Amino acid sequence: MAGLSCGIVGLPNVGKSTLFNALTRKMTAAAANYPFCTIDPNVGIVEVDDPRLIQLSHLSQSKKIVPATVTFVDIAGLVKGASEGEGLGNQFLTNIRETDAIIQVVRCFEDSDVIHVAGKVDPLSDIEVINLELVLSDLQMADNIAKKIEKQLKAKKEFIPLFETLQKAITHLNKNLPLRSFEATPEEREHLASYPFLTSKKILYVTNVSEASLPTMENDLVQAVRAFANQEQSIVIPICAKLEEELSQLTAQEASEYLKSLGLEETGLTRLIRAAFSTLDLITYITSGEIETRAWPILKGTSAQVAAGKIHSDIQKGFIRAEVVSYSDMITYKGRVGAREAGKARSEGKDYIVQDGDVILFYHH
Ligand SMILES: Nc1nc2c(ncn2[C@@H]2O[C@H](COP(=O)(O)OP(=O)(O)OP(=O)(O)O)[C@@H](O)[C@H]2O)c(=O)[nH]1
Ligand SMILES: [Mg+2]
Repeated sequence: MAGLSCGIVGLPNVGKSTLFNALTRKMTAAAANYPFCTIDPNVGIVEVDDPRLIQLSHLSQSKKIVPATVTFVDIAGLVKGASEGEGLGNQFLTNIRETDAIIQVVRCFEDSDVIHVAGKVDPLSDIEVINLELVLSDLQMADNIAKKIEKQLKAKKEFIPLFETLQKAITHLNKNLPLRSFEATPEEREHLASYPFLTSKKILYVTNVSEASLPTMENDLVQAVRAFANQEQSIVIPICAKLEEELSQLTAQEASEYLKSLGLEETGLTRLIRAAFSTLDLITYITSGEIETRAWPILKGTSAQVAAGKIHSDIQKGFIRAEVVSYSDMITYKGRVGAREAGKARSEGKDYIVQDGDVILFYHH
């Protein structure tokens, strides 16, 4: 995994493509004031700003910096009944089945010029519509898989537990509940993990607010979404897509001054990426040498040996040890050599749990 990927969902005309363009700093996705503007999915890759990489690249005199990336996939808007073919249907959801997390854009701006497909701005009912369509799409997929497996059950008894798990998942989805809230045993969890269910993914709600709600980006609608999201332990990130769009057209220096003038410190992109990393329990370890300084996102709790496999399976297989220096020690002692002399370079074995900001040199056969 060079990075993580997020699929963007929501009702039509809520600002998904506007946000996508701003995040990817390209005006590649058509964004316009009419529902179903987007038909084909837009895919964009964003490099994650990490000031630590710049500092380390100076110390190591690296030729290049390779940051972590986030891939955003912007798809068509969903409407009520999409699973039965309303609007553009729900076929395009297959484009985001392989992503790590779902970003649901929820309209929290009043603007009588921008058409709302339901006729009024009502984020909670919008969320209900979208979440239901995601559930129904998973239900269709689970039904299809279960049918295929059922046919093989006579010949292959070992499929029985999997089949039973799918039946339980189907019962859960039939209650209009996402698989996130399905209390699975470890075995059941493993069964379900082999299929790309949308509702098992973590969800981030991006509340799209108007310029009038700056700088706090709070309003009654955002608070209503937050109350809802809290119940399911999801994160809410208020963003003004219009502002992000403007910021994306500026140089970094100009953008930072503009943000300050509005009383803001960070772009929505920075906040969104941080939230995605924390929701997905991701941390970053770093390799730094003359060739490159590079960020490697991994799951929190990953061992040194498994982390090495992110770079190359050979390093994982032939793992001998990892020499670990924390980022702050790298800075204090001006690099790995200085850290070694100060006794701050730790030799760690395969079971060492990698920490965020560890700067690692792997030794392998
Ligand atoms: N006032 C205001 N308008 C916005 C904001 N965000 C998006 N819009 C407008 O809303 C309209 C729809 O935006 P899009 O980004 O195309 O919406 P979408 O969700 O991608 O729509 P579909 O592709 O049709 O599903 C455009 O006219 C945008 O300019 C916002 O924060 N404030
Ligand atoms: Mg769009």
